[in-house]
Amino acid sequence: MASTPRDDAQTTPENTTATTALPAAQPPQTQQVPLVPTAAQLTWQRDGLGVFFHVGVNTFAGKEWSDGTLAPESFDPSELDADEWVRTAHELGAKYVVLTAKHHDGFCLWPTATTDYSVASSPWKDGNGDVVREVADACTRYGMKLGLYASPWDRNAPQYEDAAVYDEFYLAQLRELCTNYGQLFELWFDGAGSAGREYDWDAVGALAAELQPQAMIFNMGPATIRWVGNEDGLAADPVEYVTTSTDLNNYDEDVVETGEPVYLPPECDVSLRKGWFWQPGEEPKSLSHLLAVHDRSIGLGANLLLNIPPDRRGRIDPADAARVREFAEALEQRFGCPHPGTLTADGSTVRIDLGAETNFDHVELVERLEEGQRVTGHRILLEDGTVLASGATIGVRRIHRLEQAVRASALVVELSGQGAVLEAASVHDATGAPVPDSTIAYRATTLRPDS
Ligand code: FUL
Repeated sequence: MASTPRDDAQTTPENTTATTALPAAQPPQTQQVPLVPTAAQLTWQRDGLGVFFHVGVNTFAGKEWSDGTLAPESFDPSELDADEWVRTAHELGAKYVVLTAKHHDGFCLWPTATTDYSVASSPWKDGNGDVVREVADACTRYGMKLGLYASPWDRNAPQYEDAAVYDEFYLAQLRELCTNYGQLFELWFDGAGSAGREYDWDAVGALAAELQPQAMIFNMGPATIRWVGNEDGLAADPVEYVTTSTDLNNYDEDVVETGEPVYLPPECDVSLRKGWFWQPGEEPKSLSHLLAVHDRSIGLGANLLLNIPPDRRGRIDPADAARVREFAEALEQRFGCPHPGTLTADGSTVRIDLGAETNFDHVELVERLEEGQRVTGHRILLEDGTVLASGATIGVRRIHRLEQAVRASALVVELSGQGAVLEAASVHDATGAPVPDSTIAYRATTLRPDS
């Protein structure tokens, strides 16, 4: 399944600077020169943490996927509180949320004009409710950015079998979502169920460019960000931002080929619980597991999108809320008091002056990305040459948890990679804080929920 990179991903003014500033005698930019991010991509990468909300008719049926035949009347949350959802994300330190406006079953959480299969046909608020509106309004209150998941695969729409007719229907849905809910930060296009299906991505890209030019496009069509390739929330070093292909979904081997190298930073999605939708009897993941996911996503320079699914009341399950609070507290204990260093570069070696003898057990590095991702390897040493940590990429942030705490007034970072520049470095003292589970045996299922 081919995908065309979004035109503005490589041609915005900040991108063209690198090419147009070159002397005329230089050959045109080739793929040897790292591709550079747009300002919007960099903002999204720096924001780092998002929260996913999966809610819909599945919530009330105990299903992960449904086939479009569940009655719209089954959507009946007794005390839906979008303010609580967004507040939970805010208290975790998330900068954006993504709501399943339409999952594969086709049920729309907003009163769309395109189909009756929506909240308008449900008893919730006598059919006068709009979940997307409530989440958007809560986002405004908390300064949270809003993303919307709109599944291309639609198991309710009768026109799905007729590609041209369905494309028009889907575009009309996207137009509603892109018009009526303010600025969107992310449009989430899930590849599940769509292997082998071609949608009119050119038209989707044109619509997004017209109505929501800042929004990141997840993984399909005119993508500007990509899926990390698993639903465990785990990236692996190296985390490369330039790629030529991305995995399409969790359930088969399909990939999206971009044709040319594209700057597509990854997002790691994972559910707090086993499933994406709230199911009775499921438990939130342990704190040590969540901390490990944090370190293997955010800590490796990827984004993390943590799913916190509202329950049948339309509230955050108390067990989930408690675990998220613990997670927030543990992150605060680990990273809440960063001690920044002053950087002096000598070629590819950077001295980090901490100003005074300092105890620390984590080192955080930030690479300069405006000219593209350049670091391919790095080592962190004490001034006596003792190696504290090493790795491949740094990217937007790289967090090393040291094997043991050290006390020092300076560090040295050695970089490899042509043109690599370290932009910032800090250390953290997490003494006494909960520790991540470095083993993480859990893996999300790759079996289709309807298999
Ligand atoms: C998958 C979907 O099939 C799941 O239901 C969920 O929405 C997850 C985020 O993406 O591909």
